[in-house]
Amino acid sequence: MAERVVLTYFDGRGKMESIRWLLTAAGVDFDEVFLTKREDYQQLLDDGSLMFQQVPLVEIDGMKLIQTKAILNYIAEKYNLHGKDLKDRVKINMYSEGLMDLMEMILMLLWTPDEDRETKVKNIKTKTKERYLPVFEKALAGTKYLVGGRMSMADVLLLECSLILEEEFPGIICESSNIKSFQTRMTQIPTFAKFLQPGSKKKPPHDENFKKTVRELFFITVPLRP
Ligand code: P9H
Repeated sequence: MAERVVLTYFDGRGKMESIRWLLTAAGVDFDEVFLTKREDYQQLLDDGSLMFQQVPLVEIDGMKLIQTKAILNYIAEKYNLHGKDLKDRVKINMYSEGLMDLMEMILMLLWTPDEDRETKVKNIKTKTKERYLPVFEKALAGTKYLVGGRMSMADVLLLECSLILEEEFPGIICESSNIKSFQTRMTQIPTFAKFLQPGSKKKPPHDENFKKTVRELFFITVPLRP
């Protein structure tokens, strides 16, 4: 029997959440190890598990994989979510990279000082509306999936991203009817519907506790507000 997939990260979304989504799409269940204190991280450094001293870490097929994108590509490739040929794959990667850029911008808001937040949010919203949403709205015209008429990593990331956008900026996708109906369709697929139910391995939005844990682990010196 194949060994179980093990994810090592914080008990929060961060850079691991897209991996959780993609494994869900692939129908692969996984175990999770949550880092809660500096010693947990130190242990991983000491045993040589982390090539660049960073998490996410994913143990799969007897390997210890790091680097989020490399991990996503491996899962996509293995579970047939990376298109039928090279040309599909490059398109999937283009869409996926765009979505990861957008999600990364939103993720990094977490570490943005309060005084810079408004400007950053404005910039992200403008880019979402003028740069990103039009691409996906157009790509989904008359088709269920972004590339090659079948589900790929790009669709999974678009679903994740569309839900994050609605959570962060309510109403932002309501005028993008193709994206909206894509989201409705995708969330009705049983594996995703289940993942979206309480009690699944999907993580809630980041909170102060998550920030505190990450800070303590990496000694990140973001000034703490009184
Ligand atoms: N290229 C946590 C929450 C939100 C956003 C980022 C970090 C990068 C990949 C230790 N890992 C704060 O910045 C923590 C990466 C992976 C790699 C790490 C160090 C990060 C975070 C933890 N930092 O995509 O996999 O940056 O291990 O010494 O660099 S996650």
